Amino acid sequence: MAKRTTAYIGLGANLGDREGSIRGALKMLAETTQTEVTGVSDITETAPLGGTNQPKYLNAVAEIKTTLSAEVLHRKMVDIETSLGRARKEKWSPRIIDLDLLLFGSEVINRLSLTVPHRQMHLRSFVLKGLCRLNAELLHPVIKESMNELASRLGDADFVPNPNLPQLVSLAGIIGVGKTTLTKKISKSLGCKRVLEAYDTNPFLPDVYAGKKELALDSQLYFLTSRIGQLNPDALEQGQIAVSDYIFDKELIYARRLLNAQQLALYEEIYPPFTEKIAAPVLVIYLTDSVQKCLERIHKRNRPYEQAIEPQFLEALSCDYEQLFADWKLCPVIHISMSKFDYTKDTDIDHLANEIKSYVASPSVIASGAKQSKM
Ligand code: A4P
Ligand code: MG
Repeated sequence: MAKRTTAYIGLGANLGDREGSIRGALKMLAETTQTEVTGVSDITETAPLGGTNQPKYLNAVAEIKTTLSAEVLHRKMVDIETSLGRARKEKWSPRIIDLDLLLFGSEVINRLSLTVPHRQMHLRSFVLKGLCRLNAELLHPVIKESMNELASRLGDADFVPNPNLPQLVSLAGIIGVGKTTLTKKISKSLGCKRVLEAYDTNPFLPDVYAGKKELALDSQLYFLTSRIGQLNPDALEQGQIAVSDYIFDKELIYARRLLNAQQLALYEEIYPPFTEKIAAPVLVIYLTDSVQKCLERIHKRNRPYEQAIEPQFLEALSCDYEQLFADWKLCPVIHISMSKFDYTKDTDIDHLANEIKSYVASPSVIASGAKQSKM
């Protein structure tokens, strides 16, 4: 007996009777030989991705069970598009109906005419939400994370990778959580550039930690100029991955915790123009751990000026980071709980390196001419 595979199909329409086309395509899928439609998500209206001068889309996801092969199923999907009046113009142009094969069991197919899983499904909230309605625990066969987890990384936004920008991956999290160690391991595994923050050379930092609050502004300005030197697009290569052990936004978090009111007012005036001069991350890896564990690491690495750090300060920073990422929409965020991640294990490092590759732009994941954007 032929193997029965559960597959998922994304449906989209932004011309004509959009709902009629989606319902028509679902009917034709149900009538397709050796194929049964076993579930359909809600139909939702979405902003056009990749070309803003277009009408809004209606999108949905269908679950099917089929004994057809992926290639034959895909040909049937193209036939359905054609019979509903889809004329193929340039890529990503408005369309009466579009059917994308998102997943075909756990098969991984890499052909010019068919790539499965769909190359950008994990970057589109409207696709992942539809999949979550049908099977939230389903694993992505390449990224090896559930649809639920993948959806939670996007903060309800949709993203299009752009190879014309530096592919900056920034690690974030409180002092002692393990950002620098992980940055070194990951950049080694990926064979890419690493960007490490200049805390060792900051001449003001030990005094600030020792309580000399009058030097806090000098220390912040030192970090600010150093980060701008490291993260300006000229210092990073377009299309190349670089992993940094900090996120630029930590500047404001620390400024607000360490500066007095007058210093902060001055700092907040100086700061904004600099934010335009730095490369935005295409992916954030947000590390969390208990304050207790972070303090243990701080004591173990034994930088003298850090030994007086109070747990309350780490708690406060932890709240600040939580707040920062609660409504973050600039890029996807992979959240790693360090109690479940072991960076001495190659398997954990390789898994994360593999995930990073799925989120950065590479020639195989680019829609030509698409602008990098959150939509
Ligand atoms: N192809 C490769 N893999 C697949 C697959 N898994 N499923 C090939 C379907 N087709 C696949 O497809 C272009 C080529 O991709 C075909 O030769 C096919 O063999 P297409 O349907 O002719 O053209 P397209 O749809 O413009 O390109 P593509 O790459 O399928 O783009 P997407 O991913 O479909 O994105 N905004 C919103 N809000 N909602 C949308 O649904 N869709 C797109 C198109 C852009 N913006 C959108 C939406
Ligand atoms: Mg398509």
